[in-house]
Amino acid sequence: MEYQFPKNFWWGSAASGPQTEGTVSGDGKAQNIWDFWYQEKPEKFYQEVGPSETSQFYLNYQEDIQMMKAIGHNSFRTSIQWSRLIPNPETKKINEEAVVFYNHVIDELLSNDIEPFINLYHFDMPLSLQAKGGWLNREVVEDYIFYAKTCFELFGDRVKKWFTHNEPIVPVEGGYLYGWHYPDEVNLKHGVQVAYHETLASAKAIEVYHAQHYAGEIGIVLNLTPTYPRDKQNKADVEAARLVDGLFNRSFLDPAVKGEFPRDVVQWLKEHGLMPKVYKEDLELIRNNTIDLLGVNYYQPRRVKVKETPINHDLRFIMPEDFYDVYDMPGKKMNPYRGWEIYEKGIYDTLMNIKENYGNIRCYISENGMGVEREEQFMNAEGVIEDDYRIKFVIDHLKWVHQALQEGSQVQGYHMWTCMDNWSWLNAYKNRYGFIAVDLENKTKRTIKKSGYWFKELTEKNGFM
Ligand code: BGP
Repeated sequence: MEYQFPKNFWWGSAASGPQTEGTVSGDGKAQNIWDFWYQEKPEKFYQEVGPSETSQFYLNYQEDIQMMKAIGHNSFRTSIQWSRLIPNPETKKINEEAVVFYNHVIDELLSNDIEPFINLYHFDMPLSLQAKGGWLNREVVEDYIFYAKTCFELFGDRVKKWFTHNEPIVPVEGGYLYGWHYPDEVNLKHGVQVAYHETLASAKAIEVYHAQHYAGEIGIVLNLTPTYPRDKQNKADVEAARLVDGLFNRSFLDPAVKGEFPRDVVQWLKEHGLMPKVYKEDLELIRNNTIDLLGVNYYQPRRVKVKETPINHDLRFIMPEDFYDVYDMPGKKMNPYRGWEIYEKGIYDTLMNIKENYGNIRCYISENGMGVEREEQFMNAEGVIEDDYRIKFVIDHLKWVHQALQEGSQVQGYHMWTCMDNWSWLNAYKNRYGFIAVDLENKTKRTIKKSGYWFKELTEKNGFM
């Protein structure tokens, strides 16, 4: 086998509670920011399809887990919805229906030899906590710690892999810069405070987890975007790329792995009056509570050049893009549906960066995938979607993961986004990512795509030719 992977490599997929579970009358779930936003502004959502229109994992989890097993999963990541488990953060009362549900999911996964990887925060701030500012309010860090502690106590006997956040930069970009998440503000200073509180919350959750000596490990899932300057010989381009890497990657990666914020980013925040409110004891806590395992979501790189046009808007609403320009590299390969660049070597560059600059911490690819619109167009006469483009996408990335392994990376697994086509934030069902198609009319009907059958073969052989 030309591309053989190590024994015990984690093969599976990732999803999240808010994108898959759905709500059922009487389930006790309270509203989160997505339920609320859809109620307020349905026109913001693709074809006005909201967060209750998911693939109904809440009702179908048994069948779905059977299908995961059928296509070769030995691991699966999802998240526990905060607003389901603790519908009223004021009284801290636990929703017993949610406990039953998550217990069933975990037990069902384990009895099918699928390792549960459980994430805590996947963009789903409970509405009552958003009402007091969400991540902007330091008190919410304590609310989060109660939620994290509750999860560890309830499920920590069986769940051995925990993650504190999925892509903590996204609520900052989405909620405080670009309008893809509620509260839809443009305020980088608020965004920086939110980022700081997310990092603090993560370190505190790690502290709580380690203090109880659970027989497992805890980490964070970051979307890392390798950042390339237009011209490596041009100092100004290189400088712009360094800043972008600092803002979007290192500001979370450094505290998570090294226990400290990158100095150049802190300096830049100071120069621009963007420093968050920081307590000295927090820095000590962040230093002492770093991750055991890193989840790496990789979709696309960032290509950057020095800012060529002057800033021409009110500086109170400063944006990262005021300090660099996107470099539109001629001839780059694109996923035309999602509008994201496809650059397979970026996954290798990211893993080698972790090896060389982050102590070669153990990591796994926690998301990678290709969103395609209207996949029915690729359906054959037997009703199977022939998604050869997805198979090629995965193979091309796995070749680079394999290369990183050859060169000493401690990457321990690969999770596709996602198993079943699922609902996605403002895009709803526009982009389909799954190994398994979900009938959008009848949400309980699933059909394995060609890539699902291929994945089974890959996992059986633990590699490919
Ligand atoms: C990641 C998120 C996922 C998922 C995925 C695909 O950033 O962790 O929640 O949504 O991207 O993105 P999209 O559905 O927007 O195409």
